[in-house]
Amino acid sequence: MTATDTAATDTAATDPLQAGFDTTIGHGDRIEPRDWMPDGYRRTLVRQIAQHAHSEIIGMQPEGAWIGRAPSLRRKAILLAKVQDEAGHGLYLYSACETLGVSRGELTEKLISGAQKYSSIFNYPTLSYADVGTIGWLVDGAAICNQVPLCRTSFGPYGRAMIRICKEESFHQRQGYELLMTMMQGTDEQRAMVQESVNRFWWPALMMFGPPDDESPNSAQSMAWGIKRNSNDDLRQRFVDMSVPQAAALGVTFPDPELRWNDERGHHDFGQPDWDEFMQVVKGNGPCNTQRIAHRRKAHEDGAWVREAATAYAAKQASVATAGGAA
Ligand code: FAQ
Repeated sequence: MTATDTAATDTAATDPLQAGFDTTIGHGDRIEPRDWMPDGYRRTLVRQIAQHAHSEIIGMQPEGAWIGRAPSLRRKAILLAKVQDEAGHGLYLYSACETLGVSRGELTEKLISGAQKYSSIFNYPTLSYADVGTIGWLVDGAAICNQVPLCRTSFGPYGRAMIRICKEESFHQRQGYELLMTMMQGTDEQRAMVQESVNRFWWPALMMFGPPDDESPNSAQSMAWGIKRNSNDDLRQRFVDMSVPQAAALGVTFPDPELRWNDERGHHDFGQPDWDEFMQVVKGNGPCNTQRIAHRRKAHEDGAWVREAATAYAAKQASVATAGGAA
């Protein structure tokens, strides 16, 4: 037993609330909003769920930019529905976060002031319509790999939100793959567009899983608390193994000369993304960080009158109800 283990056991022995929490986590049961939880657990959940919610909301922008330029009515309807789904995911996640005692307003302020993060992937531009398909296939594909285990996360509202989100993400991934498959059956120019798009998104998709395990400061504690169920590197490996046969069926390649099947490991070996680039993007210096936040800030400011009207309406309804009750 390590010194830390002994300290944890001592705390648990003297603190029945901590002991109850540890037992729930130890049994793989769920913590609910009214249960006692350590401050660090609450802070970690707010950080991760907020980052996740912000990602869904900012993630509407790269694809949203193509709604007005979709090549057919069918593609436009599909894309519109997908982008609306992302808005819904953001709202489920903000609601889950609110059960931890922070308001959606506070979270939005933290996003637009840069105090909270969102996924690095959404700081890359969408340069062609093929990017809509590639985002569906690879970005939603990576999101599914990361998020299916989160359906079993230890905090109830987060896990329940993830179940519905994952069902919709699976549909998103298939629509992306179907779009790329259609383009691959088209002209040489369309096939080249798909390959060029895949070349740009492959490495940023691998970065979505976070830094390598030995450079991930939050993983050990988050896994001990059952918030994360798998390590960043394990999920990245799962994604590579899943994507390689899909790429072969599609007829595209990934831009990684080190990518090959390793019989001994029973997995694909692959190269490392450029982690310096990842850190730059996370720090706000990616190709589209400034544009994404400016767009979000403007949408928030433009929506101020809607929030004011809704608040005034709620106050009026409440006063009518009070007056009615008094009469
Ligand atoms: N981007 O110690 P770790 C989607 C930060 S949703 C930016 O490993 P952790 C749907 C991390 O916050 C995509 N920052 O951290 C969609 C931490 O900084 P902090 C979003 C990143 O939390 C599809 C620091 O690096 N999904 O795509 C990233 O244990 C298509 C050290 O990292 C989720 O949020 C990154 N990629 O593990 C929408 C899933 N990676 O906060 C539209 C839930 C790491 O200490 C279109 N989140 N960082 O200052 C998670 O599973 C985890 O939070 C990880 C990071 C795995 C992302």
